[in-house]
Amino acid sequence: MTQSKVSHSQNEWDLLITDANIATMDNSIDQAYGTIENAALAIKDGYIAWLGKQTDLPAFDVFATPTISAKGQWLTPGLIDCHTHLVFAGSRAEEFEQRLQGVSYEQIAAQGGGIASTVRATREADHETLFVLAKDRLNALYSEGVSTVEIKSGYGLDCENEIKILEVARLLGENHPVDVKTTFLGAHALPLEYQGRSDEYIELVCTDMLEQVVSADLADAVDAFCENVGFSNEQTRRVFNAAKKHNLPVKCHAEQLSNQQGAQLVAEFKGLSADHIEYLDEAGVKAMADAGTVAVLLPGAFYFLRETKQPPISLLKQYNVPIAISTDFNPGTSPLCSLQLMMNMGCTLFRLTPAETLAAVTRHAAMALGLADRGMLKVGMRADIAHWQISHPAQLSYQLGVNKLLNLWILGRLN
Ligand code: DI6
Ligand code: FE
Repeated sequence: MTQSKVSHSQNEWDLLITDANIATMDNSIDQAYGTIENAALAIKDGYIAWLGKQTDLPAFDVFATPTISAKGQWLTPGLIDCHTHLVFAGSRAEEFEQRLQGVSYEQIAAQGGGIASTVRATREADHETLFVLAKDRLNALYSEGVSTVEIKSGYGLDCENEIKILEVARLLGENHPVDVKTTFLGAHALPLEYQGRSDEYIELVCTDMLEQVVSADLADAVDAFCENVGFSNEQTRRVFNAAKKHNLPVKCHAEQLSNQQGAQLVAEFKGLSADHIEYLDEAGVKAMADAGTVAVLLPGAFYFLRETKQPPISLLKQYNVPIAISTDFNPGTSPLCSLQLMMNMGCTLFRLTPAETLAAVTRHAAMALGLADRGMLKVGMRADIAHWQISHPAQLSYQLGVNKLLNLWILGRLN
């Protein structure tokens, strides 16, 4: 009743959003969008203090509460890009040309191109240059409703430069509304100066490099590229053991180009996620399900490499492995800085439904980062909220090139 809403109760909210349709992505409401129509949502101190049917709004101080109308449009959780390599310098456009002429990604890597060429450019760049480059990319994601981004190192491949990349990632987090989580990916590729000495390089990653990263608190997780052009299963295990010593969660670039049992390995360490996974087999899927490891699909890399091997989507669903989707934004295999494009590709390339795809960039992406405070709109969660001019949440996966974002609150703040 209107009368009761005028009373001075304890419901002193910082903001009330009314007249909204909310895709909460809360799977205790339903298995699709967790929809609440004709809803309202209240924010207090950066977190969601109330949400539900507008007709059920409890008493609040109508004079003291800033209120905005969502005008019947949709709210979703802020989107989460859980796997990016956002901090690097240089371009790989020429390599793109070569690949179009038939040279493979592995051949280019073997010639000292590929990741190594980005490493050269990134080593030469200073903090400021890297910051400016990465900020543009972060802005692109942000403009499409992304409120949390994971950023990996991996283009430095020595102590000084891996630290530099992670420092830039931390600086971005401090100077941008988007919440940034960082991952140490020293085991991304073998630097040229260590050719033929990969065990020695892994030793460096596991000792000096990781110790410096940890003592400066520069990483929230540790990743490795377990692949025939990356590091062996045994070497990846050494990296994970080192991470475990420092209580850092692990994740893995696994089964992208071949099956190295990386997913089983990361599951053995109760890792956060196995990412790429085109070549994942049933044993790997089962291990992930048992460990609660999230499957991160990277359709941009699949598309850009013209991969034809599909990740085992039906097995993942059969075993109830949560599926996340991310840009994998990087200069070599996914120079595609749009999470909405990935949502579209999740549907068109991997045949996920738009509801599965939205869960993949919200609830499941949060799980892939080990973040229990976001990814759903629910009382007690962070007020990371995207407001869209759409008539149905499937539209987010459907239409490209027109930005439908109206507002993005991050920790309750509009920027
Ligand atoms: N897998 C990828 O797709 C990227 N890294 C990785 O481990 C590629 C990175 C690059 O080519 O620069
Ligand atoms: Fe990647």
